[in-house]
Amino acid sequence: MHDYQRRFIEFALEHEVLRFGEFTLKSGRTSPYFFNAGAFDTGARLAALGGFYADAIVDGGLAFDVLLGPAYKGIPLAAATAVRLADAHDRDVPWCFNRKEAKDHGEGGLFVGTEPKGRLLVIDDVITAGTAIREVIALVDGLDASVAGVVVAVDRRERGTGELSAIQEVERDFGITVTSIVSFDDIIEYLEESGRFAEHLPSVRAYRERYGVA
Ligand code: OMP
Repeated sequence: MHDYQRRFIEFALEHEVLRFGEFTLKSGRTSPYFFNAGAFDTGARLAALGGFYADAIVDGGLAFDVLLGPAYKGIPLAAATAVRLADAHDRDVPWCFNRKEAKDHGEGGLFVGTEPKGRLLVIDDVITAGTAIREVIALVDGLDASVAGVVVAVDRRERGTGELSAIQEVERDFGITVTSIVSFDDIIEYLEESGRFAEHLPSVRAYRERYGVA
């Protein structure tokens, strides 16, 4: 685990963005933890979050032309990431986001910001079963653009329809790279090495056993 990944987990725990307990997921699974990116709910927290995405992009050496934040949750994430890439890494990259419903007046259209062209890097919160990310890939179908990669805060490393993780399936099906700031394995490693939230380790390990990829 990199230092920025450990700092990210501590930051998420500090602001209760990462919580342990019992949560029902979009997929219907009952999870012993939940990551709620919306709880980075002040300017300073959002700026810091954008900084972690920027670190993951730079660390991964990701090549792209435009950042895309899918509505709704991806919008502030992509905005904060673009700001931090400019501020902290001297990279002034174009960014855009989509509307949920196309606008038929004014400037019109489905996208706001720069025109989505070339290699798009999607900034999103979490991938569990991969439903949300498949919707984004369908969204750019027919444009002069393709999704080159995705960056998420947490890769939950859960099985999709088969033995691969949902992210591995997306990578296989669309030939794209998915990068995460941290994965479920990093979170477990953090719990093990820090001794924090030790009471949740058994349920967390059992969940990985049941739904995780090998
Ligand atoms: P999939 O579409 O199944 O990949 O689920 C991704 C979405 O689930 C995210 O965009 C979130 O809205 C939500 N989610 C979280 O935000 N945090 C979690 O820890 C787990 C989920 C989830 O429901 O799986």
